[in-house]
Amino acid sequence: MTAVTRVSALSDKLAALRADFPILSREIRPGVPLVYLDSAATSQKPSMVIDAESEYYRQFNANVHRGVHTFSEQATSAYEGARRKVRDFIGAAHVNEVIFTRNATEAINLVAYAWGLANLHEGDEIVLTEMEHHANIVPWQIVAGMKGAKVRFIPITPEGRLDLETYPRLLESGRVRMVALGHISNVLGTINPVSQITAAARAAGALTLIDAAQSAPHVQLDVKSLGADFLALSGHKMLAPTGIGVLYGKRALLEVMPPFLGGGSMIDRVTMEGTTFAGLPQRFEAGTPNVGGAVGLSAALDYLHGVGLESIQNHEHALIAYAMEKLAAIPGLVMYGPPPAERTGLVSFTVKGVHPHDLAAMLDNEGIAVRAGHHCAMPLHDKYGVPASVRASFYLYNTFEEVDKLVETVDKARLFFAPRAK
Ligand code: C6P
Repeated sequence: MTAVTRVSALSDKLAALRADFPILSREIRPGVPLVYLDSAATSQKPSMVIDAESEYYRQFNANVHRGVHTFSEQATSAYEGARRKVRDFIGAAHVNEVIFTRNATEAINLVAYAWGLANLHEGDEIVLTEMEHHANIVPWQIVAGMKGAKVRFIPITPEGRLDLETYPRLLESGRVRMVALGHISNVLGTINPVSQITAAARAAGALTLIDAAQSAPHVQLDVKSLGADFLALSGHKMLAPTGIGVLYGKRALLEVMPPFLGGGSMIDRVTMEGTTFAGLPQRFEAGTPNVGGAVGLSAALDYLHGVGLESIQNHEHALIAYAMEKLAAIPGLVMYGPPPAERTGLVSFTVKGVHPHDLAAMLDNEGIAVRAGHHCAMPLHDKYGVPASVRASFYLYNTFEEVDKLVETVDKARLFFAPRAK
C-alpha cells in the first residue's frame, strides 16, 4: 500500500474527460492501449479543439485583415477574438500586447532579435539559468555574439532549484539588460519563483522574459503578478494545434521595438525608398498568420477554463506525488529535480545500467509513450553528468492506473537490462 493517495480533484470526471480526447482510445497495436506520458512535448487535443479548427476550414476559411468579403470578416473576427481570449487568459492589460507567433521558440527569437539587436551593446549581459530549454539559450547566444554581449547563467542546486544566493551577485555587475528564464523546467519540473526573480531584475534595471511553455498548460498565469516584461508560450502544449504560439510584451516596450520579420500585413506604407511600419500587434505579425491555429487555441482555452486550471494542477500534483513515490522503490533509479510539492506533473529519471533509449523503446512496446534524450536541455544534463534521461509527463487526462503501468514496465526493463543493478 502506498502512503500517497490515488484521488484528485478530477477523479470523478476523468472517464468523461478522457472521452473528449479521441486519440486516447487508440491502441498502439491490437490489445495494447496507448498510455500517453509525453504531454510536455505536445499535449493531445480534445474534439472541441479539433472541431473548431475543422469548422474554420469547412465554413469560413479566408485570409484575415485583407478582404472585405464576408468570410474574410468572419475569419478576422475569429482571429481577433482568439487574441482577446489569450489576453484574458494571461491577464494582459491590452489586446495589442498579444502577438501571435508559431510557437514559444519564435516568440523568444522575436524578442532576442527585435529587442536585443536594438538595445544590447558591447559588454552588456543577459542572464539565463542552467535549467533553460535550448529555445531560451540559443537565440540569446546568437544575438549576444552579434552585439558583443555576454550570456551568464544562474546556477542550479543539486536538488534542481535555482541558486538564489548567486543570482543577486550576477545582477551586481550593473551590466545586466535582460533576465530570461523558464517558469517551469521541462526536465526537472521545478516551478521557479518567477516574481522574486523579476522583482530583483527590475530593481537592477533589467528587463525580463518568462518562458511559459511548460507553465501555461498547467498553472493560472498572470503576467502582472509574474512581473514579466515579455512572456512566451506554445499552443500545442496546452491542447491547441501545432503552429500557434504567443508572445506577450508590455505595450510600452513593443511600441518602440523595431520589427522582427518584414513583409505583408506589418506595414503602414511601402515605397521604393523605404517602409513605415504598422502599429501593434500587426507590426510583429508579418505574412498570413495561422488563423486555424488561433481558432483552435481559442477553443483550447475555453476547454481549459471549463475543466479549471486549479483542478488540473491538483490532479497532476496527485499523479506526480504517486509516481515519484512508486519510482523511488526501483533499485538503481535516479530522479532529477525537487520533491513533488515544488514541481509540476513531470519527472525525468535514469536507471543504472539501462540506456534511456532502450528503456523508452521497451516502454513503447507496452504502449507507453515517454520522451528519452536530452529534452533540448543539454547544459542541464551536462550539469547532472548524464547525456540523457527518460521523462514521463502527465496532463489532465492521465490516470493512476497509467502510472502503475509505467512503474511496472520500468521495473521490468531494469530486470531485463540490468538485473544486478542496485
Ligand atoms: N519543449 C519538450 O519535449 P516549441 O518547440 O517552440 O513549441 O517550445 C519550445 C520550448 C521552450 N521552452 C520550454 C521550457 C520547452 O519545454 C519547450 C518545448 C518540448 O520538452 C519540445 S523540445
